[in-house]
Amino acid sequence: MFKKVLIANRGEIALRIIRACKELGIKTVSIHSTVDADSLHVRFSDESYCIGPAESSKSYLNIPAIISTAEVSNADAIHPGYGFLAENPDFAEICENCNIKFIGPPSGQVRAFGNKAKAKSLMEKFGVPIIRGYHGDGDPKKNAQKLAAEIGYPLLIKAAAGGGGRGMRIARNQKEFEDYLQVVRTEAELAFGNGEVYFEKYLQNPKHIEIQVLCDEYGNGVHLGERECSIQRRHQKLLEEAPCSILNDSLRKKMGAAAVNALKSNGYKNAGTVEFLLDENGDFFFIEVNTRIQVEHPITEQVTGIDLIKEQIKIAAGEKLQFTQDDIKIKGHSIQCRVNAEHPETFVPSPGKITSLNIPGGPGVRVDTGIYGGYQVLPFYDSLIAKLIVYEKDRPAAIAKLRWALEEFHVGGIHTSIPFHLKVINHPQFLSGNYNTGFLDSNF
Ligand code: MV4
Repeated sequence: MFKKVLIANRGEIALRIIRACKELGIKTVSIHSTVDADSLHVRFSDESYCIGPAESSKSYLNIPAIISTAEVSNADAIHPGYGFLAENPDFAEICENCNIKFIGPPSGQVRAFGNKAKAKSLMEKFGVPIIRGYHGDGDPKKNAQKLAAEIGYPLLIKAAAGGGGRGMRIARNQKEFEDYLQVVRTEAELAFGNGEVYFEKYLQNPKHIEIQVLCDEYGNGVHLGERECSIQRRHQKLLEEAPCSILNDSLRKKMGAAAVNALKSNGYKNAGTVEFLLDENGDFFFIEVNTRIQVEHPITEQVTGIDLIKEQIKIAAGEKLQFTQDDIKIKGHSIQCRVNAEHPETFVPSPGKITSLNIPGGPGVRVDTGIYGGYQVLPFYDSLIAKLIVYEKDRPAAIAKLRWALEEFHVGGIHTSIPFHLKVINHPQFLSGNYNTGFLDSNF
């Protein structure tokens, strides 16, 4: 087992990883920017190093500074968390070359699944259902007319180096298709330095379902059920739940098996999430693989009783999975609300000093956060300040608990997304469980 782990992140996920390390008897090294000196992840780590100014590019994305800190502090491994460098294949490769264990998949896997078009080809090879379209490495334009006629509009044009909704355009006819193909290519070249694009049939208002997978370094792999993440605004997930209330056991098994087999067959290691879209006919289609721990991992922890961060660290340290697929039981229902420092109607960021704070608690209430009374929410980073996770025996009870927990959750001095979440969970369509990715656009 590692003696010391460097956490290359900040906020709630940095604290989450520090806690997991403590329970595994591992010393922790944190990094922080000048403006994060008073953060909880600094306070609760065993050592902390200031690695640069507020701008992420000069601090949390500063690879030389992070690697130097790992060397100076004698860290055996680095946990990247999510965001920042978590899915940067060059960072993972540099860790490997510096003999610092990257707590995540091998850099080759990060690179392979980072290209969303190649990821589709890989999944197709492993028999995972994919959405019809063109994802070769030739010029989509040449193949478009024939394919578009067969598939039919609307088509969705995506950037291969994008993901998470970045660099996408819907084409509703041939003229739009030809124009947008160039637009997406140009935007992708500017945004990602890679103008490769692919396209596929646009599924109208599907459910967004993702499967959590864990693979150890000996070829064993399991899935830990699904998470529904359809409540999104501009591809920013806001509320997630596990399990998905309309998924039956046979569909769960099929999606889970497809996800595990594909990642295992590709030599994947550590935690990974396979994202699918589920249409009204109950057909599911692969979208992308996320090669990191996700913001919404706690709801899977609640319904399986498995600590995913500890599993990541144990796998990276060379331990075998201690459970088989048959040991994994999904019990109860869990919902997570992302508490963002933003206006609940306009979603405009609302940084500032937290003048008062009341955090809910009690049975089945978990709050993962890095804030405290008097904490200064900064404008330099993501607006996520806390995750409220509830767990109950079934969905109605989980919603009831979530309602009073949200009502108790008070953050004075800034606006938050709490009032927005109360509106969502009181909406009949949400309460029915029969909602999809179009829910926000058609109701708020
Ligand atoms: C799609 C889609 C419909 N049809 N692909 C984009 C980012 C990734 N995380 C999921 N994404 C989607 N890909 C096809 N062929 C719908 C989504 C999607 C979505 C799209 C627009 C607005 C919100 C969305 C939320 C989840 C998924």
